[in-house]
Amino acid sequence: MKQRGPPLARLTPNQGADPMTLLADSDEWRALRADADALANTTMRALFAEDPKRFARYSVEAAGLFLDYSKNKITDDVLDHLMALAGAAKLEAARQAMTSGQPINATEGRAVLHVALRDFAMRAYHVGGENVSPAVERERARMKAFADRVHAGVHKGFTGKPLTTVVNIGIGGSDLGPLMATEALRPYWIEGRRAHFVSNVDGQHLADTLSQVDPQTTLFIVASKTFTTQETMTNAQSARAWLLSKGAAMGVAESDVSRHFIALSTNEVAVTAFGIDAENMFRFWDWVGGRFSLWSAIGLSIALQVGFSNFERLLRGAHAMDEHFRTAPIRDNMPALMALVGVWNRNFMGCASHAVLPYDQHLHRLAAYLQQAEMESNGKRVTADGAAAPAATCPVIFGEPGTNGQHAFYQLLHQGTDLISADFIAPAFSHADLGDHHQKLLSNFLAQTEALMRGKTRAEAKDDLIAEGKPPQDVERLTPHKVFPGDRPTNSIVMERLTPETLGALIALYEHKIFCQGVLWGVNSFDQWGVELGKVLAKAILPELGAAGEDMALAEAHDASTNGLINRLNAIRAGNGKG
Ligand code: G6Q
Repeated sequence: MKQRGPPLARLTPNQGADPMTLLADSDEWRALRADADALANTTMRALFAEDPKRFARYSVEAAGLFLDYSKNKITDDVLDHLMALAGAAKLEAARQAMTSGQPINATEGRAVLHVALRDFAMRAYHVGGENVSPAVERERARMKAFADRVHAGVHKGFTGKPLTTVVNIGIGGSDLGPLMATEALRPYWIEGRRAHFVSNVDGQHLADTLSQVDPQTTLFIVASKTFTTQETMTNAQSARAWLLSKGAAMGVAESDVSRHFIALSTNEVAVTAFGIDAENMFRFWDWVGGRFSLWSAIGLSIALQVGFSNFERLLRGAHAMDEHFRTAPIRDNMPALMALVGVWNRNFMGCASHAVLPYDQHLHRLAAYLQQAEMESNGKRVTADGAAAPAATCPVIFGEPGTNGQHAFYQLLHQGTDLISADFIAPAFSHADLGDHHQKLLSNFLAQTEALMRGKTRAEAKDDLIAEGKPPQDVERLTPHKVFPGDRPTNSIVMERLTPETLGALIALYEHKIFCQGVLWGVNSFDQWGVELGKVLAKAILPELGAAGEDMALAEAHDASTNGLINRLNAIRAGNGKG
């Protein structure tokens, strides 16, 4: 039952990479639309039944990861047409443009070179004619030297004790990556060390964290590319004040701040103005996007918690995926295939949401990390040249570790009215050697994608109810509730074990997938103008909010809802302490 879209021979290759034409009016796009129509009445079950080699044909291995994408509703024709789409979008040229340091982040005039941060081959990467690799290596060596001094207890706190605790203060890209990776590498934690991550400007986040740490042994890492971010600067100032007040009785001096505070930033002027010694500033560059920065100095909290050699293993794992991405033909290229299958699901199967479902507890922040990586990168409604995007772009990303998600939202994945695609991720071995936990975990991992693909027909549901001995009227009544439509598209990613290397490869896989999808959708994946408006309005509203107990003039400058809410909150806060 081979499904045929228009034969490729009839396709005229799209001359330019203009996404307007490519996505709306190209032969490649039309061919895929025809494929989707032709497959409308075919089930994945049938596709598996007719092709015993489907798994072997639709799977790929790279950098310690194995991707099975056979449980998507694809055929050879679909893949051929996706390859034609990649060709028309000039994906290979775009890949080359990124790694050659061209300013592909055009709205900010920046190169995008996170791959240079993990290239131990010391290949030259040029930005504005300058090879950045020596500076990358220099900064990495400084990070290593600092981590070694902290681990050896040479870099001490103000009472002479070693600094065994880290509080990373950062938000967005300066938080989510290091937090996710530190959690993922829990089996590699250095005994006796602890890392905390404070991001929210909600004072409860900092207060809750500070209540668990000792000023004598805590190193604060202020992680901010710009060193102007409101949340981070507010938290850093409050942490500094806490160190000085909490440490007062123990003899802390203003000059001790420099032992306890270091900065990860691109902004030396602001760092030194804060009172952090330039010696204790670890640099990165404007060609490292925030959400792609865990490989840079921003990863120092990871290195301090797992040791520099494990941090380096993380980078090497990512580099292995980079090499695969850079050199493998698109047809065998794991990130490109994931991107193309993702476009197929988003634009032709109608999946507006995509779930990330790791069957590994240590990956419990992966979905949060990818929410930013994917949605901030490709959640765009205009193409790179400013025209309205002619096709849907990034789906909503969400997820939780399996099996927890199974007992929560999987109901909707199986039987909801929306079709949702998903990535299932699992290591063959767990770091916890506990009875048969891991076989049980894996059996769930496997069963879910099987169930999502196969579903259960009306006849099967009915037979099951009859076999259970239900009376005929109950069989009729219950059957519709027991039907699973199936045909829910999933990828399965497996690896031997979650190690620094496989984690690095996994993150790089998603980074390159995101890049490819940006190229296919024609958006700039590397800016994030959508976060600006709210920031500006918050600045305007701040002076309109009173302190607790303060009476404020009525707000009038906004819409009725915003005015009303400001006034209501001010009224409640003014009543505070006044009974
Ligand atoms: C990431 C974004 C954003 C950024 C934060 C923190 O790609 O640009 O999440 O990382 O706003 O910015 P700073 O590191 O400058 O504080």
